[in-house]
Amino acid sequence: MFWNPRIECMPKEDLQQLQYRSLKKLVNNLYSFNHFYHNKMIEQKVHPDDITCLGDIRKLPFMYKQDLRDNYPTKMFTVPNNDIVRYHVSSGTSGKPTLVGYTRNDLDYWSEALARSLTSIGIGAEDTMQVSYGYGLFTGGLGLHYGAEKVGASVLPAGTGNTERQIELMQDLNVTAIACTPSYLVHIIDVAAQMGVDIRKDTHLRKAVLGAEPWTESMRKHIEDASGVKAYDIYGTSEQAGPMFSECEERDGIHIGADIAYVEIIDPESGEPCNEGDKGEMVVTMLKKEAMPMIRYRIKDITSLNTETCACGRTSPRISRITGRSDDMLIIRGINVFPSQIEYTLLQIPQVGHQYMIYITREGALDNMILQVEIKPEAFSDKVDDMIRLRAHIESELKKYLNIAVAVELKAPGELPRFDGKAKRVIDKRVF
Ligand code: DLL
Repeated sequence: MFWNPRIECMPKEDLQQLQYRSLKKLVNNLYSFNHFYHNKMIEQKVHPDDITCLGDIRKLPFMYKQDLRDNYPTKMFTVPNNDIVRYHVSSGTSGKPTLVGYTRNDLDYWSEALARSLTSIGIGAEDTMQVSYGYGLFTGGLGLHYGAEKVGASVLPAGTGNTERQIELMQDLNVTAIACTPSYLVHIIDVAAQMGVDIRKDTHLRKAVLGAEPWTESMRKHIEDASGVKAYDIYGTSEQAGPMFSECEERDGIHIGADIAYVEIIDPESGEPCNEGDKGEMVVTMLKKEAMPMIRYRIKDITSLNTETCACGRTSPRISRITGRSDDMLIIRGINVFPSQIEYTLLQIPQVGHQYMIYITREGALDNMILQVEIKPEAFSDKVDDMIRLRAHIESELKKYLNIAVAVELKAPGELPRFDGKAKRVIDKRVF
């Protein structure tokens, strides 16, 4: 099923023409009317006339999150205040938050992107969708809300928290689809089990639209095995608008609407383009945005690009699951570690639950990594010897896959903190 078949299945050459025309218009406007971009292009010694084909985008300068912080709150906006109809603010990890403004057209494109995504997942007018992303400054709740309304679904704006009530409403309203973070869905499944509710048998929930944080194929399998719900990956960042692009029914990569965004994958060190299929840092140019355009924005997410036409018939390029960020990589005793690798390793161990916390400390010059791991109820035992053996097994698996020594602490089921929104699983206490 397609929401906008003309665009979604447009021949690739035509799509590239469309992208080129949008880019040219964008660059001309920004050079003429925006101080920030004008100065950046002058610094880079590039003029709009130098952009004569899509590949010339590489002549343009990169943009960084720091540019948004330096121009906080509204200096990056390219329209008068009267044209701004919405703001969202992203939870910056340090420094100033990132403020994003939207014109009416920006909001329309955002819901159009989501309508395409939801339709490609098979969610439509016959569905009742529970939106359990945070509403408010975060883009997840309102973004999915308007996208789901656009396809005609009945929307339950549940937000986060009050999980028992969410489960009751899910049953009362015959909810068929949910949008939330993968970690929150795992929590919902746990709480439902405690309430004696089997999601598979006692609800109509069939599809989940999960994103906003890194997750793995093992997590997908865990969710699907535990609940019978089919889980789809959805991606976006507040700088782009919010959640926008998702997998289709094929689940073979996240479709990026080519009329909306132009994606490059680069080597984060050299800034040079990667070969198709190779992992690198994603750089995005938003081709339609009005209030706060983004040219060659370094998102820092690590992924790869596939420009083959998908089995679903869509011609849009696809990115692979985000495996980490070029800036959240942990370096422990000189070894690069991605939290997603740790999660992947843990989920291979049958006795381990899906809740964990990573603590990094420094003693003298040495980094220490402590991993608190919740054990599944059926594997938890008060026989100390069994638990010592299990702990040693987990430590040796981590050593095998990550090549670092990790001190594991076993936790009883339910002991570690749960998260309504984005899980914060890494606490880095080192002073650099
Ligand atoms: O997280 C927007 C969103 C809301 C996406 C709901 C999907 C669903 P930010 O708060 O700006 O926006 O955070 C963006 O979150 O750069 C990634 O590092 C991470 N992220 C988002 N979606 C995924 C995903 C929203 N599907 C940052 N897989 C991004 C992995 C994701 N990481």
